Amino acid sequence: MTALKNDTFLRALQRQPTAYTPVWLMRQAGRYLPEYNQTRARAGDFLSLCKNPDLATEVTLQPLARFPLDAAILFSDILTVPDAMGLGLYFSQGEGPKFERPLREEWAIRDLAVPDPETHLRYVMDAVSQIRRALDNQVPLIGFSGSPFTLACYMIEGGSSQDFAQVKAMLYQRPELLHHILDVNARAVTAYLNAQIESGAQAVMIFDTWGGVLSHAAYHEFSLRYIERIVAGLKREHAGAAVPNIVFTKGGGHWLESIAATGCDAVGLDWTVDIGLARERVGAKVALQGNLDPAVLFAAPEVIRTEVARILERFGPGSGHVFNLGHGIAQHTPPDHVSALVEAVHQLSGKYHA
Ligand code: 1CP
Repeated sequence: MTALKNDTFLRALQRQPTAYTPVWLMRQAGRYLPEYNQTRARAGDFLSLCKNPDLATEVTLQPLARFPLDAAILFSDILTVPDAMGLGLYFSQGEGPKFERPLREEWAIRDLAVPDPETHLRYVMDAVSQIRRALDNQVPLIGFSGSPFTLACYMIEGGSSQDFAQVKAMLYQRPELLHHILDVNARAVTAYLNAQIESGAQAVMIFDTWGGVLSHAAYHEFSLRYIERIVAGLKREHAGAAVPNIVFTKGGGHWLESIAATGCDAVGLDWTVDIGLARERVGAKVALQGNLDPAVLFAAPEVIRTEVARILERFGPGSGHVFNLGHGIAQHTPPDHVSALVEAVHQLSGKYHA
């Protein structure tokens, strides 16, 4: 195995010295790129794109061909796991993800089983190994999964939701049922992420997009507890290299100390937190990833540069920061503005790394 040409991202996650602050962007491959829309049209629809390793490899590499990003992220979706559990994922035009068989009956919940990633999610493992070959060690590849709670939100609601009424009703009325789903999900996610690592993912990230809708007590009991179990079960090394992990709870700013205490290597921050204060709270324990408001990318390049400078300045000198957005890139983001962002991070961050 030849060495990575750019290991800045992996070093920053482990708080080792780097020459500059690495940057990648959540949803860096997606609908804001015209070439993505073309490949998706060739695939037919989004799910067929995810299930075709050749095309998934193609779209993973698209943002890297345009911008000097410091990491690639597997092109897939968090909802492939419940799909592999038999819930029947589909995407209806303009309406986002939906499940044909959401978890509505107790027997269906009791029947839920952990899918074998090597068979039921073979197409993801094939995409991971194919992307690694195509990357040729230029930058590391990030694998990912949803958190048990975030997956449960979609599995119970049957799709996106404004208020998570059904999940919350179950949480308060039938907590043992929700715990059962979360237990299966946690075992599924652990096996899935470890399989991605064995297929070649060099870091992994857990997306807890909806943990932030919970109360303080419910967050710890129903989301973080299961994330902690996953972190404890993750492989930390593969092929002689460390495999760092990142935990991101959107809206999790109040809980940074608890998140850092899960044993993860890095904590993702949304844009509501001051990264300097976050570093004071947990920076001795974990690296931080974030946290530019994705809406900044609608402003002019000079404004983007100012906002990038502000975050770099607030984090301050030393390693342990991976620059990113506080959530995914919005669909109508101008690609030129993404160039301005990546350039600003690389140009302005050198002075913080003596
Ligand atoms: O129409 C299209 O082409 C589909 C749009 C799209 C894309 C580009 C979806 C549907 N998923 C993705 C890719 C995706 N999803 C990636 C790819 C890697 C990258 O470039 O970052 C990743 C990491 C995800 C993860 C994901 N999917 C999350 C967690 C992160 C987040 O954004 O909060 C969630 C919640 C999903 C569910 C999902 N899949 C797709 C959509 C539109 C959604 C969100 C639905 C909702 O708002 O509830």
